[in-house]
Amino acid sequence: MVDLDFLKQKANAIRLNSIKAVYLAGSGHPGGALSAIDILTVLYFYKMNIDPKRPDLPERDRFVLSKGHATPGLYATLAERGYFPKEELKTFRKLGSSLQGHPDMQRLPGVEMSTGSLGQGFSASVGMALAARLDKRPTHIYTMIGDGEMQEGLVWEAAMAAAHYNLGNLTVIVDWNGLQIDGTNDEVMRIIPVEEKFKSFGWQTELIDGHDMAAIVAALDRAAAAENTPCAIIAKTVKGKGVSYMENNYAWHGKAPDETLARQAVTDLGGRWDE
Ligand SMILES: Cc1ncc(C[n+]2csc(CCOP(=O)(O)OP(=O)(O)O)c2C)c(N)n1
Ligand SMILES: [Mg+2]
Repeated sequence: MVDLDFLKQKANAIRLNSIKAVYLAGSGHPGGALSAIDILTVLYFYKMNIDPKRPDLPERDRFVLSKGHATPGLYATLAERGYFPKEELKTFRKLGSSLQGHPDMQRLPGVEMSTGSLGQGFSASVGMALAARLDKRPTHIYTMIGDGEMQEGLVWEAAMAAAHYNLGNLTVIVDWNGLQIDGTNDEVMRIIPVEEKFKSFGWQTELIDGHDMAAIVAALDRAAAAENTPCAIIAKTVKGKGVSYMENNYAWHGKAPDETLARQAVTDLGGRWDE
């Protein structure tokens, strides 16, 4: 029995720590972190076969944050899961910190791929899934891409290769928040129809509400059960989810709130400023 309340509490704690980290850094990407956090929570607290104390176990599952700018969400999730002390979140984006603006697999245990150049994490995930098969490891690779990221040609080369090689051990989650760096997908470069595109490339697909924990759990379970077909979970999300003034506002793609707004965010999330 999945404890959905536990997952919701974790997601909320992760949202609070993400916002605090961005505020303290004075920079970062809160919008696309907040849209992704419910999915990250289900992956790290329910779905993935991982052990934070043994981050290099060969048979572990892997998560690749292809939309690498969403580090506030990834780092707060890794800290919550016990990969490193939460105190370290205060060093986010500081010189010399392991918690750089984009994830660095050389510096931080738990980061499976260095990402940030959109499209590349997904392609690397295809290679990781092929490698797991060659090695006969039970590893499942999960990768998250942004909807704006879908405009990268590399995404479709990866999608084609994954289907060609029947990569049942690969799941991509599209964080479909409708917004990218400076506008809507429709304004910048239309990506619809999203689900049909993946289907036509030979993928198993499903469309879910990316903030409905039960739906995320069910979709990930079905994706992991697929044997010879890669799965795309198209998750409808809200950029800035949980923070009133950030929701559905692309202005919060890549900037930090000042103290007044950071306090407002903490209040919106039902947290305490001094915790
Ligand atoms: C190859 C590449 N081009 C441009 C950028 C700059 N950039 C960073 S985030 C972003 C927008 C991404 O939008 P989306 O994938 O929708 O992310 P989300 O809404 O989830 O934050 C852009 C253009 C980049 N990181 N890599
Ligand atoms: Mg987006």
